Amino acid sequence: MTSHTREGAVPWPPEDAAMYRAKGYWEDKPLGAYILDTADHFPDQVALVDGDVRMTYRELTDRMDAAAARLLDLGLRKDDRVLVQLPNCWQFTVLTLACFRSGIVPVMALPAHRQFELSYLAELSESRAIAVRDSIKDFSHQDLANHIAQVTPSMAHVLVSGQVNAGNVDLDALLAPATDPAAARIQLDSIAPAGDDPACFLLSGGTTGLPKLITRTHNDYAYNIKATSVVSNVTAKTVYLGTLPVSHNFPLACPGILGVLFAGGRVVMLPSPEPGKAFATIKNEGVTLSAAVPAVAQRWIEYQQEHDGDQLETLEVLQVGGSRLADEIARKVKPVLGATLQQVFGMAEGLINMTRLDDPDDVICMTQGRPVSEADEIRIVDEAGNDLPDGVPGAILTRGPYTPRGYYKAAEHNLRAFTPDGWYGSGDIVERRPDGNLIVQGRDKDMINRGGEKISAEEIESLVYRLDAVTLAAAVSMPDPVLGEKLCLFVTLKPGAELTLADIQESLRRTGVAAFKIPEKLVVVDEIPTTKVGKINKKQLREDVAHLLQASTSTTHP
Ligand code: OOB
Repeated sequence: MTSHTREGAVPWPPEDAAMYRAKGYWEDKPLGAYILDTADHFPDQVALVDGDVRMTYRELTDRMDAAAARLLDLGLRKDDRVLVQLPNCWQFTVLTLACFRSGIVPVMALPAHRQFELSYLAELSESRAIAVRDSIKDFSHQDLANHIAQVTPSMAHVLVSGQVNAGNVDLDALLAPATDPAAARIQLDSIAPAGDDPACFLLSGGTTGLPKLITRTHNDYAYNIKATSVVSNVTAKTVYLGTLPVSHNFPLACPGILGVLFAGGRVVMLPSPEPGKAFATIKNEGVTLSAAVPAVAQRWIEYQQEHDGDQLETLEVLQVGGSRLADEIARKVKPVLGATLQQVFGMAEGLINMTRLDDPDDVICMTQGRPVSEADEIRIVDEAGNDLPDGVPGAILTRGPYTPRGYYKAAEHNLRAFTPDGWYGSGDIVERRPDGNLIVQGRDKDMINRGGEKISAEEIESLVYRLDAVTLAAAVSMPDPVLGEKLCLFVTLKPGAELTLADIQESLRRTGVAAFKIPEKLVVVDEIPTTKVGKINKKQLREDVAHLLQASTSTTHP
């Protein structure tokens, strides 16, 4: 039996926690302390680069402590939550570290989120502050943040980087260098969070309904970072380029920016993976490691084939994950980009699988690797929950020292996503080869994986039902050559009613839904097929839309 704490997090059973400590996976050391230790070893080494901003480890940790003290001065306290929605920039990193240091818990929103997602996350986490950039590409995140603060009773502060409106807190000033670093350090050491305390809230990628929050503790997240750093061979010489949204677990901690900062390496932040900028940055900074989703890897390969430049000479490893990488693209990574491919099959809920850098080519190109920790437990089971032999695809279940035993405040959903003895079912259909490597064969969850961005079908369907014309709605994935999948919506309509794709898109945009979730194809049908038990037959719909797409490409290109 797992017990639920007052805060809604689900702890590991005491006997497992004791074992994780005894084995040294959990060190009861807060994340901020790891960074302070690194700074003691490499005080003058450059830790963080963002455009013209360069910070050494000493400067980074002084700012971390100063910012942590200023967050406390604002009245924020240990276990208070801050909803963080920042692009990839130095402010994200310093603020996140300052939260770790003070025990304030960042809620890792994505830059693409809008009112619909942010108001939900703010309320669920009872956030006391929100941190944003003033505006990005003509969209005022500051106005949105002020609105979120108005509708969220717990919210006391709006922190803004850039042009700050009256009444909001200047985030750049909050993150400024310390006046008295030693005093801040002593104050913070005395209130340092414990290993079991929450370090951050990550967002689940498209579970049923709205996204769930995943409480990652200092102990479990530190171990996630350390274990993945070993497998990706991160050292003080590593130069990491962060181009995926760094609030996501993959570029944040697998090993990501935190793994590199634990090791004394250098983190370079870019707001987008656009190859022109990314390749120039790789050359200028001597980047050795980066992470991409398959669509980005494909773009980098095409760009390199077109330009044939020498910009990638330092790039040793390119990690690719978030959605399934096609074998034929995997095979091009080394010959075209010159970097070793590391496939990553991970999840915000914990378990990370990776191919090893010295694996044979067939493992690197045809599998999604194996767990990063010897303590990760994996089962592949059939529909009745019976274990399956190697080579037979089934649902993956997992448990381990960095896979929490439940979602935050989601008792009912936890009963479905976790077995009574704590195994998490990610909804992926996986085959285990005899050598232990996993191949992701598909999914048994109602989610669309749009190039690594996860969309819950149910979340979109429930919004579409708000439209008067709609009687039945089903969101399914359709194949896309670049992103792998896109969202297609099937609907039936009331007699005489009409509805276009543009109507739906406009309506969802007005609701304030993140742009990546907006349906890209609409199919109006007289009837939606159902299964024998009366559920919508999504498999049939996926086949239907794939046929429709095939037919339309063959008519346009005879
Ligand atoms: C990563 O995390 P999330 O939480 O956004 O999404 C997890 C889901 C998995 O359950 C699986 O359905 C899918 O994303 N996925 C993959 C995959 N990596 C993730 N499906 C096929 N092949 C892969 N390589 O996506 C994530 C977190 C940490 C590291 C890497 C990815």
